[in-house]
Amino acid sequence: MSRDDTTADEPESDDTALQSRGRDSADGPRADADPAVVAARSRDAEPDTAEIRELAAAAGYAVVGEVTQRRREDPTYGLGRGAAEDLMRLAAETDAAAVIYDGSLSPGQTFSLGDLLPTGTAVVDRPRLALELFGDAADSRTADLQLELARLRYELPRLRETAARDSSEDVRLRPEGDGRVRDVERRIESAERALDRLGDDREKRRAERRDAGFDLVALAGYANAGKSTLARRLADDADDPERVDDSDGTADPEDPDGADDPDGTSTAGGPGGSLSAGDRPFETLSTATRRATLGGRRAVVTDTVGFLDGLPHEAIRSFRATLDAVRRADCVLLVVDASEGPAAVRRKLRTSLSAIEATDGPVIPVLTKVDRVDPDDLDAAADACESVAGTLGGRDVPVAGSLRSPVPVSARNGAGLGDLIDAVADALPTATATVTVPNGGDAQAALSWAYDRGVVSDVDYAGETVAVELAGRPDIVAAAERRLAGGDDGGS
Ligand SMILES: Nc1nc2c(ncn2[C@@H]2O[C@H](COP(=O)(O)OP(=O)(O)O)[C@@H](O)[C@H]2O)c(=O)[nH]1
Ligand SMILES: [Mg+2]
Repeated sequence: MSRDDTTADEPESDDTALQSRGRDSADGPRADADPAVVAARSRDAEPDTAEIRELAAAAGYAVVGEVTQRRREDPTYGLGRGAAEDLMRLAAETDAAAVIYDGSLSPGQTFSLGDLLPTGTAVVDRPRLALELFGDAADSRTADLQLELARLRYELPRLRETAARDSSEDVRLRPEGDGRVRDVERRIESAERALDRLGDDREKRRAERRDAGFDLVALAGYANAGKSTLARRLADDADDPERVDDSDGTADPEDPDGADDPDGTSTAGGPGGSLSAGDRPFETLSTATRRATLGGRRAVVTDTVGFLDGLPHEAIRSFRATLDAVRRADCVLLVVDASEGPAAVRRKLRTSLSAIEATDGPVIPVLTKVDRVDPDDLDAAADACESVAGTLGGRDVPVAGSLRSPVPVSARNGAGLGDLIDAVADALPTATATVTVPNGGDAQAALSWAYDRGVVSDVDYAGETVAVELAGRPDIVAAAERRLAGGDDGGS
C-alpha cells in the first residue's frame, strides 16, 4: 500500500505493530536470517555490544561475529584502519550480508567502509538499523509520513555524497545525482507540510479534550522500557480499552480493540528486561490514546514511540506525533526499566530527556518492572534517576527542571500503581473553588456540567442556593465559576 492510498475512511489501528524483518520468528533468528557482523568502537571503555546485537536480531539479522575497538573516532572508517581490515576479513569469512556499526557513520565513512568490505556486504549504521526495524507496516497516515520523513532525511546526505562522487568522475555538468537530490528535497518538504497539517489537527483535538475537562498524560521513554504495558494498566478498561481517538483522526470506531495489540502477538507475557527475541522495540509507531481515571481526574493517556540511543536529532524530530504529545502534555510519565541496573537507567533516561528537550508540564520518572528488582538495586536505580536530573539540569536541557521524584511500579503485577496515580494527580495543575448556584431549574444541569469536567467534593443545598466544591484543571474551575455563578447562559 502506498502512502497515498491511505484515506480517512480506512480502518486502521492506532497502536501500530510494525513489521520488522525478523518478526515472524518469535524465538531467535530465522533459518534464513542474514548473517551480520557487528562493529563497535568506544573511546573510554571496551564497547558493550549487547544492545546493538539485540537490535540486529530484532531486525532479522543473525549476528555471526563482532569487531570491537577501544580508541577515538576515526574519520575514515569510524574504526581504526586495523580494525576495519579485521572487519573486512571477518565479513568475507562469514559471507556477511551486512556490517552493523554501533553508532552513526557519516556518508563519507559509509562509502569508505563499503569500498573496503567485500561486494555484497552492506554497511548498516545504528540509525539505518533503526529505520529497518520500523519496517514498512506503519498503518496511520501520520506514522507513514513520519517514517518516510526519517528515511528521506537519512538518505539525503548520502545521496549528496553519491552525487558528489559521480560528478567528480563524470565531467557532465548535471550529474544524475542532482536530480535525485532535488527529488528527495522536494519529498522532504512535502512530507513536512503534510505533517504540519496533521499536527495542527492533533493540536485542535488536544484543545477539545482539555475543554471537555480531560487531563492529557503522555507516556514516554526508551524503546522497550515498558510504556505500552503501563498504558494498558492505567487505562480505565485494561482488557477492552476504549480508544478515545487516534493519532490522525483516521481510526475505525468499530474497532475498539485496534488500539491494543492489533495482531494478537502481545509481548506482555514475555520475560521483560532487555530485548528478548519476541520483543519488537518499535511496536508502537503511532501514538495510541486511551481513557483513564487518575485520582478522580479524567485523563487521556497517550502511548508513544520509544527513543533509542545513537539516532540523529533529525530522525528523532521526524517523530512529531510523539514529541508533540509529550511536549504538550499536562503531565509526562517518563518510563524507565529499573531492572537493567543504574548505568542503563542513567543512559536511557538521559537519552529520553535529551530527545524531549522541553515540556509544558511536570515529568514523573516511573521506574518500572520492579517485580524483577531487589530493594537495594531499586534504590540505586532511583539514585541514578536523581543524578541525571541534577547533571542535565545544569546542561541546558530545560525538561530536567520539570522532573519530579521517581515512582517505582510494576505494570506486570500492579505494585506501586496507586502511588503513581497519586503522584500524577498531585502533579497535575489543580484549582479548587466553591461556587454557588441558584437552586433553580438549571442547578442540576450546572451540577452535571461540573461532575463531567472536574472533581466535585461537596454539594451543599442551602435553601435558595447550592454550594458546589469543585477541584480540577484551573481553566475548568475558572469556567465553572463564570458559568455556574454568573449564570452567563441566561439561566435563573
Ligand atoms: N517483569 C516485567 N516486565 C514488564 C513490565 N512491563 C513491561 N514488561 C515487559 O517489557 C517488555 C517491553 O514492554 P512494552 O510495554 O512493550 O515496552 P515499550 O516498548 O516501552 O512499549 C515486554 O516484554 C513486557 O512484557 C513489568 O512491570 N515487569
Ligand atoms: Mg510500546
